[in-house]
Parts: sequence; C-alpha cells; structure tokens
Amino acid sequence: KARTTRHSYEKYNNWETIAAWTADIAAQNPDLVSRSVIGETYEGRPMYLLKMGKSHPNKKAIFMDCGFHAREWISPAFCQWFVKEAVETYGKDPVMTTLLNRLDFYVLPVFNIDGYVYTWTNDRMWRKTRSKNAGRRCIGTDPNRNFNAGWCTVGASKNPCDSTYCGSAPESEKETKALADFIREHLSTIKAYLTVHSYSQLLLFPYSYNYKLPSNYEELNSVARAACKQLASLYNTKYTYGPGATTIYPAAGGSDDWAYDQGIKYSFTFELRDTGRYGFVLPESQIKPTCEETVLAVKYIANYVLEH
Ligand code: ING
Ligand code: ZN
Repeated sequence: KARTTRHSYEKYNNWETIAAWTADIAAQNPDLVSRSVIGETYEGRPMYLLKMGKSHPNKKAIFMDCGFHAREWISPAFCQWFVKEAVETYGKDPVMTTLLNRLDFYVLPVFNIDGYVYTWTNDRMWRKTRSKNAGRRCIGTDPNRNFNAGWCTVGASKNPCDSTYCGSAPESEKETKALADFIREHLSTIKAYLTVHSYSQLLLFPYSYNYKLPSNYEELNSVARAACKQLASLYNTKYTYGPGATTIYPAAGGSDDWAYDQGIKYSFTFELRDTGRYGFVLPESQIKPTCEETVLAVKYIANYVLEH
C-alpha cells in the first residue's frame, strides 16, 4: 500500500521537514521511489533528488524541479504534492499508472535550499542563493540567471546587490552546476524539463533570452494550450502561455532556455498562483487547489511526451 502518511501536504514545510520527508517517501515506497543526492549547496546541504517510476529498460524521463527562488513557497509544496499524488494514485488512476510504468520522473523538491532556509529564518522575501560574492557585501546570485543561455545579456544584473544578479560566470553557483551536470549526464533519457516558480499563472517556454522562436514553437504552443486547458478544467484558473520573452519579460540565463538548447525539446516554466493578490505569500488554504490543478497540467505534458 502506498505510504505518504504523517506529512502535511497542505502546509508549507521547512527544509528539515522536507528533507526528512524525502527519506520517508522513498523508504515507504521502495518499488516506486528512490532518493539520491546530486550535489551540495553553498552552505553544505545535500540536494536530494527523487526518482519515481517502475523499473523498466530504456525509459524516457521527465525532470522537474521546484524551489529555484527561495520565496516562492508554493513551488516546493507542489513538488511534494506531485510525489504524493503519484504514489497514492499509482495502480488506481490509469493515466498515472501508465506514466509511472513507462516513464521516470526526476523530482528535485527544493533546488535553492539555502535560500529557502533563509526565507524561514531571516527574510521571507529572499529570492537568490546565499553564496558570498568576492569583495562585496551583498549576498547571493539569481539561479535563474546563472545558466549558460545568453548569460547576463538581458533582464539580468551584473550587480551582486540586485535580486537578478547573474553571478560571476555561468554555473558559478554550486546548485546550478549540480543541476546542469545531472541533466548533461542524463541527456539521452530526459525528454522534458519542467521548472516550477510562482507567481503569475503562466506556462512559459523558450525563449526568454531573446525573441527568436524555438524550432518546435507550434508544437510547444499547442502543448501549452492543452496543458492550460486541463489545468483550468478543475477550478477555472486562467493561465497565459507563450515564449518567456514576450509572455513575461526578456531574461537571460534561465534553466528552461538552457535545457532546451541542450536538446530537451519540451521545456517549460510554470508560474503558479496567484496573479498578485497574495503573490509569493499564497495562503496555505490555496496549496491543495493549486497543486491539484497543476498536477493535471503536468500529467498532460508527461503523457504527451510519452506518446511523442
Ligand atoms: N519568474 C521567472 C524569473 O526567473 C523566467 C521568469 C522564466 C525568466 C524563464 C527566465 C526564464 O524571473 C519568476 N517568478 O521567478
Ligand atoms: Zn521564480
């Protein structure tokens, strides 16, 4: 029987609780979930990655991360919820059962762990990592400006005191390097890259670092349209979708653009609820509906990738 007990999926959990949960969910569901460590954060915390799926040769994989930006608390809550949903509905929901039989999901529940911890202890609105910048008093790099995709050419700052500081070089952050290394090592299997942010209710795809359209623009646009339609089917939550540069703003160094240029042709950034009333401080009462609707979109994309 699936075990997901004694974890509060409808509350925001601190890092200690999430870390313990990654061990528990793997230990309780050994035939479906396993845990590994892809690297260490700047402050030395292990970056846990969950792999979900039934063992089967030559599987395609979907990679999904949460918690790039520290203050976007609904994002790690979603990764936890998605893992719970997978474990609880495997063998019951035919779509989830097929997905887990035939695909692997890599889920990184919190990417920017040091930043996340800092939002619990010091500053709820912190966005960046917590690395020291040489010779400067200001702390941290924006991890979503630190990838090697038009790095620091637009919508990013060279000033370490800014919230969109691109870092001293692409992959200067230990967290960015660990994620990029993992994806490079698994490029033959990873067919989709999903990164979960908040807020604004958007489903973005490349490019953000310039105005050129991705080679499979028409396909990405129709997948995004259908995923947003699925999402809206539950609570009528309206999402806008399109290339990052024109849908939100031009910004270089994002992980979705980087993954796309590595050859991962299905690369999306989710911006979850809401549209600004609560913003980053989304009430806990919205965790369940937000996660339920978002699961529908992720399942749609995964199923599309499986069939293409
Ligand atoms: N938004 C994203 C950000 O990093 C984004 C938007 C997506 C930029 C993809 C670049 C590439 O600014 C939030 N809310 O973080
Ligand atoms: Zn973000």
